[in-house]
Formats: sequence, structure tokens, C-alpha cells
Amino acid sequence: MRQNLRVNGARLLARLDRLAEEGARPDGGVCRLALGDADKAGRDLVVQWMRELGLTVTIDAIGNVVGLRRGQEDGAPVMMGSHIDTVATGGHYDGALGVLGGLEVVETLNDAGVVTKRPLAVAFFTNEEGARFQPDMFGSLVFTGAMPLEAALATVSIDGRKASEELDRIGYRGPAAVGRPNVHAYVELHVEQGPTLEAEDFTIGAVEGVQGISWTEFTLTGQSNHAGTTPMRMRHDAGYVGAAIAVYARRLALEIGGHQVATVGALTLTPNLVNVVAERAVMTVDLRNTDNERLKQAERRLAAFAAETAAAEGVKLETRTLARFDPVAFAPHLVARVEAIAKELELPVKRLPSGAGHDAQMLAAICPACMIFTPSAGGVSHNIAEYTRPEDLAAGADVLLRLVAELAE
Ligand code: HGY
Ligand code: MN
Ligand code: MN
Repeated sequence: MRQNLRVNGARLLARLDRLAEEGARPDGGVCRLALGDADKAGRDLVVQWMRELGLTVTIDAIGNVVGLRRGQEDGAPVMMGSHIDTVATGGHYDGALGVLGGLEVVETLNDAGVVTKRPLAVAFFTNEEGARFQPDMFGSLVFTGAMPLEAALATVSIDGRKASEELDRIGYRGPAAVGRPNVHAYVELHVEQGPTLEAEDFTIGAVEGVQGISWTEFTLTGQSNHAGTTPMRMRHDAGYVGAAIAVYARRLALEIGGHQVATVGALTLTPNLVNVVAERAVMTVDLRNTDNERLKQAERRLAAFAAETAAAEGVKLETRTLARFDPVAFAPHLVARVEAIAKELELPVKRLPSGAGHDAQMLAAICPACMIFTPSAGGVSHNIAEYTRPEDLAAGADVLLRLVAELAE
């Protein structure tokens, strides 16, 4: 491929801004929770763009969408992709950059009349975020055969809807088969969502792998009682046990140190009233670490603390694993190519692990996979203020263009 090809940054930014209108929040953020109406609208828009670019679009039984660009030869495609669902307080770039960056690569090659030897594909996977349906990334899990289709279809969202029903409702329960597809290599462009690249003045991240993820839901059942008349020794306060677990999770992460992180993102009390001892608490704890042994240690210590604290308070404890993924290392030869291509383009590049989960984590099980990061302003993501400079978006897409064109020859 001609080495001087570059993406059209303005066109990429225009698509990112247009997609952000689907599920736009009044405060400038984006809410496209998986399989909701805004996700459907975003899906319809991206499918329309895929077709306008001459891609052959297939939709599989869990709603994953793949746009295929023919090569000079048939065979397994080089795939670009990510997700277009967002968390409820999402930004313009998490997921969207990988999908629309892929479309920008396709359009750049179309404009230049370049047909690669291997076919190319641009994909978006269902429910990467896992905010509404757990586990996260169940679209790419099913796509790669790591989760049974039926199990994903049967999941029930936090708002009580079955995934199969929502897929039917939005018209994305497609005919294409799932499980162990033929993909030659997978490259995902994504914003870092952390502070490292910006803080150290790098433009490109050559992502070495993704850390392990452990999501657990704790359901605590105590006894509602009068806040004023109930002596402390008689209480079975689910709210207290929930709060104690949250404080312990934070202390545990600080004590283990390194890459260990712990987050209590959801905590719901019932009846949630100022003068009633909480009868019930339902909460989630998200633990992550690049080191699986330390992650297992954190899980064990948290579970022991929760059991001990609940028992001492006379509160019933039930736990449910919402997601559990081991750390994944990306293909070293691809990581090295991301780094080398960034240097060829005179873009400051750093190797680093991904703190966030990504579909690439799942694709890595069936083909050589890698990721390209661009900086996140202030390291902020899963926040309406998520921002990446236009020149950095284009730089990431240029690295994607070169790497994918190389892999497709
Ligand atoms: O939670 C994550 O890491 C991703 O955003 N689903
Ligand atoms: Mn993402
Ligand atoms: Mn995300």
C-alpha cells in the first residue's frame, strides 16, 4: 500500500460527533445502554455507513454486526472493531473510536482505490460495557465461542428485561451463526481511558494486554427496624454491612497496591429511608489487577471479610459472580508493529497494559489481537467529560490504517 496514505481526521471527527447524537444527554454526554432505543439508533446509523462504504453487513444471533470489505482473495479477514454501546454517563469516544476509526480506514482505502489482498472487516460487538446486562463483553464472548449463545440471550438486565427480548425488540437478533469465526487478526483502536499517555506526553499506546476483571454482586438481607428505638446490639443492619464492605474494598486495594483497583459502583438500600434500619443492600464490587494471583487473593480476602461482617451483624449474605476474566496478553509481534508504525509516523509511543476491559480481550482467544490507544484528557472516561484531541484521534486512526493494510497483504 502507498506509504503516504493518511486518514481524513475531519471526516472521522464528523462521524464521531454524529454518532454521539444518538443517545445524546442534555449535559453533552452520551447514554446508549446496550440494546436500548439509543443503541438501536446508533446501530442503524453505523450499519447505514457500512453499506454506504460498500461493506457487506452481517448481523449474528447476539446482535454483533460485521461489515466485510472484499479483498483480492477470499479468506479470513483482518478485523477492526470495538463497541458502540456506552455506560449511562458515557462520552463520545469509548468504543465509537474503534468502530468509526475502522470505517475511516475503509473510506481512505476506497478513496485511494486500494484493494487489499485479504478481506477487511469492521465489527461492533453487543454489550461491551456490561452496564445494563452482565457479564460485560458478552457479544464478543459469544462471537468467539467463549460463552454459550443461549446463556447470553437469557441474561436479564438491571432493569428487568431479557437480552433475547431486547434484541428482538430492536431488530438485531440476526441470522448469522456465532462461535469461532475465521478472523486473521484483530486490531482495536480505543481511547486509553486512563492518565498515562497524557501525563507522559505520548500520542500512541502500544497495548501489551488487558488486566483481569472480577465483578461480584453482594445481596445482604437484614431486618428493617426503627432508627430511634432499636438498640445497636439488636440491629441487623444491611446498610452498615454494605458500607463496611465498600470501605474494606478500598483499603484492600490500597494495601495490595500495584495495579490493584477496587470499585463499589452500585449500592442500593431498601427501604432507603432516613429513619429505617436498612433491611436489604444490593451492591457490586469490581476488582481488577494485571496479576491474576493477586486478583484471586483480593477476591478471597473480600469474600472472607463480607462473610465475617455479615455473620457478626446477623445479616444474610448471598453473592453472585457477574463477570470474571483472566488477564490477557496481546500478540507480541502485533504490539511490536504498533510501536514501530507509531515511530515511523513520528508519534511518541509507549507500551502499557489496559486497565479497562475490551472486546480485543476476547478476540485474543481466537486470533492474534492487539490494541492501539490514544490519550484521554485528564485520564477521564465513563464520564460525560471524556475527551481526546482531534489530532490524537487521527493519529490513532493512521496507525490503525497502516497496521491493518500491512496485515491484509
Ligand atoms: O468495564 C470495562 O472495563 C469496560 O468499560 N466494559
Ligand atoms: Mn470501551
Ligand atoms: Mn467502557
